[in-house]
Parts: sequence; structure tokens; C-alpha cells
Amino acid sequence: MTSQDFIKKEDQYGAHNYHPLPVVLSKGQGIFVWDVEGKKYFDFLSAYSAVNQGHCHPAITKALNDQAQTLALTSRAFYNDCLGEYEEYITKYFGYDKVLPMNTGAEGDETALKLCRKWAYVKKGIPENQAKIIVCEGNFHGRTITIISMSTDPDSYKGFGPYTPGFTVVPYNDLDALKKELEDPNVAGFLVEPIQGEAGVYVPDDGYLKAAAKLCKEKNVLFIADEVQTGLARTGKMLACDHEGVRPDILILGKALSGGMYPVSAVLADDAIMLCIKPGEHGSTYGGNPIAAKVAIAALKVLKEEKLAENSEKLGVIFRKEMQKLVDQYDMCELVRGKGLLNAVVIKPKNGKSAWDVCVALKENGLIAKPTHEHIIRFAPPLTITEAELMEAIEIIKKTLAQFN
Ligand code: IF1
Repeated sequence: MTSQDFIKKEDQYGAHNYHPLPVVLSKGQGIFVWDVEGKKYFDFLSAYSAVNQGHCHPAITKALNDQAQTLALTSRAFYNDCLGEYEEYITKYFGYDKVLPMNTGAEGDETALKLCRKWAYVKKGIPENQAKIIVCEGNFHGRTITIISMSTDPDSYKGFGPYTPGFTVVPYNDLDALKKELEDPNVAGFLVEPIQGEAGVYVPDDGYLKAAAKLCKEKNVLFIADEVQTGLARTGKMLACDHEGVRPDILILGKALSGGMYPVSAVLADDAIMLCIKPGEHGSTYGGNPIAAKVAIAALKVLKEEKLAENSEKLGVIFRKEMQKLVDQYDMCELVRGKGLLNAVVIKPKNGKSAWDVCVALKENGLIAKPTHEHIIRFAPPLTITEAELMEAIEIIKKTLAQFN
């Protein structure tokens, strides 16, 4: 079968809820993926930052294989001999009392929202059903009905109403607006992405997160960080909140928590918050299963052992410097922004050619990346990339943009 055959099959039998780049991948190793024709590509999407540790990392693959042959799933109706070890490992790793294990990022966000509301009624004393959670314009937290109820992107929410009430939207990176909303005594939490990924890698001003967390603290409002995409070394620190020394009251992790091996997400909080949820009030069949537990430990170990945050920080500076040269050189490159190895280049359409066309050309030249919001290309390679490899990839990007000028 050729790439075209695989594409046709997906098109015929799969729902049309995606519009993929026309490349059919069949193998991945480290920072590279190969298509069914055997062509090799630099992966500059990393499965939306799930594969920070690189494709099929041997240590994570081994954890998956070993546990899959031993015990895969018990449900949480019983204890298993992997979960406690994982819970101890991850809570000590991030410095929280407790963890609540789930599977996808959206479930992690949903869990955080439930936890925040429960805390509001049990601890803060907000009258039942009155709790409000502040979210940001341009947010992306997943695809569930409640999460799209918070969204300001019509692609996400339009046609899927009625929506879940209880959310207030403020502009991102706007402390005055946040301060004003925090005056409402029924506000229970503030949910924020430390960098807005889907919106186009919007980095807030230095000090925004720190000041926002402080405002929340003053009003006894929980500061909830969605680090599903920004976490786990992607932005040059273990957490993007670490850039400002902010410790969220509730921390949501996903994606790279398994290194792309398996859906694993987690919500971390201290006892005063986490113990507000009682047995039977929340859970998931697969959450905290033995494979997930072993895979997540392995994935977290790799981040530290291979110093991926440090590498991300260092190479991110080089990447943005090189992209800035393109911005200075070509009209089609408007600007570059990002932190660590989570970066975006804004493309100004030229002669009818858009970011999509640039991504198709990048693919032809051996590098895959995906446009977001028509005019933005996100560049996020696995964090295991070396400086020499990064320079090679940058050459591909330069060569490709030259073709459009
Ligand atoms: C898709 C973007 C990335 C997330 C944050 C929660 C979730 C996500 C901050 C939900 C998910 C994804 C999902 C993916 C595309 C993607 C994405 F383009 F939409 F913005 F990563 F850049 N919080 N992000 O970014 O996690 O339930 O998907 O595990 O295809 O929808 P999930």
C-alpha cells in the first residue's frame, strides 16, 4: 500500500474530525519518523509535545513491554503493586502531597475543575452550585463539553451547546482584568496555561504568572496550572511555572508524562485540596493502571537523567536566534516566539501561499510540523535533539522558506 492508499482508507472509514498533513508515518525513533515509503523526517511536532523524550525511548518502551506482560489493568476496585510506587515517585518529584491519576489531558483538566469546585463548597464556603472558575481568552484545555464551554474559539464550541455554566473569561496576560474578576467572592479558581499552546504559543509577560498566583492567594482562590503541553521540560524548565517560581495549587500534567507511549495524565495537589474528593466521587477505569504507573515513572526518570529541561532551554535560545534571522530576511516570516523548545513562527501569507503550504514544503524537504490557526507554525522537536541535529533541521527550514521568496 502507498501513502495515498492509507490516506484514502482513513478518509473513507474514519470520522473527518482532523485534517492531517499528507504524510503517512510507520516508524519512529528518537527525533525522527519514517513514512511508509521509507522517507525520513525530523519530527517537529512531537505528537503535540507528548514525545518530549523522543519516539520509542528504549527505557519507556521496556517499562511498557515488561508491565504489559505482567499485569495490565486491575481497575481501582482493587489495589495493585505499581500504583503506590508511582504515586510516591510523582508526588516527591513535583513536591505535592497527593496525585490523582487519569488518562488524557482533558480528563486531567476535568478532574482539576471538579476538585476546585468541591474545595470551594467544602472548604471555602461558597454556596452550593455558585462556584465560578476564571479562565483565559484563547484557552485550550481539550474537547469535552465542559472544556469547550470555557473555550473562546468557535471551532471548539460552536454547534456543541448547551454549555456548562460557571466559567468567567478574562483576557490572557491581563492582570487588571483578573483582579477585577477576583473581587467576586464566589470565585473558586483560576485555570491558566503558562504559555497558550493551541492559541499559537503565546508567552505572557514576565511576571504575569507570579502576580496572578499572588492575586489568587490574596482572595483564597486556587491557582490551577494546565501544564499538559508546557510541562515536563518542554519550555526549558521541568514546569513552565518554574520560570517564575510559581507553585500551582493544582497542577495538571499529561502528554509527555508517558513519553508518548500511553495516555497518562495526573492532577497534583496538597491534602487540604485533594482530600475534598471522597471515595466514589471521581475516577476512571484506566486511571492509575499498572502499565501507566510504570510507564510514567520511566518517562519522568528520562527527563531528569537526560537533562532534557537544560537541553530544551539551551537549544531554544539557538532556535529562536536562527529563526529571527529568517524573520529579518523574509517578508513571509513575521515573527518568532516561544520558550525552550516550544516555539512558533508567524507566517504572513504571500502570493496565496500560507502556513499550510510552508508545512507541505517542509515535509517535502524532510521536516514535519503543523500549522495552527492558519498563519502560525509550531516547532516543537523531541527534547533529545542535539545541537548539531537542530542546526541540520534549521537548514531545512531556511531552505524551505527561501523557496517561497
Ligand atoms: C488534538 C493543540 C497542542 C492541551 C492543554 C489539555 C489538552 C491539551 C494545554 C488536552 C491538548 C492538543 C490536543 C490535540 C491538539 C493539541 C494541541 F493544537 F490543540 F493546541 F498540543 F498544541 N491542555 N492539546 O494542549 O489533552 O485530552 O488531548 O490528551 O488533536 O486535539 P488531551
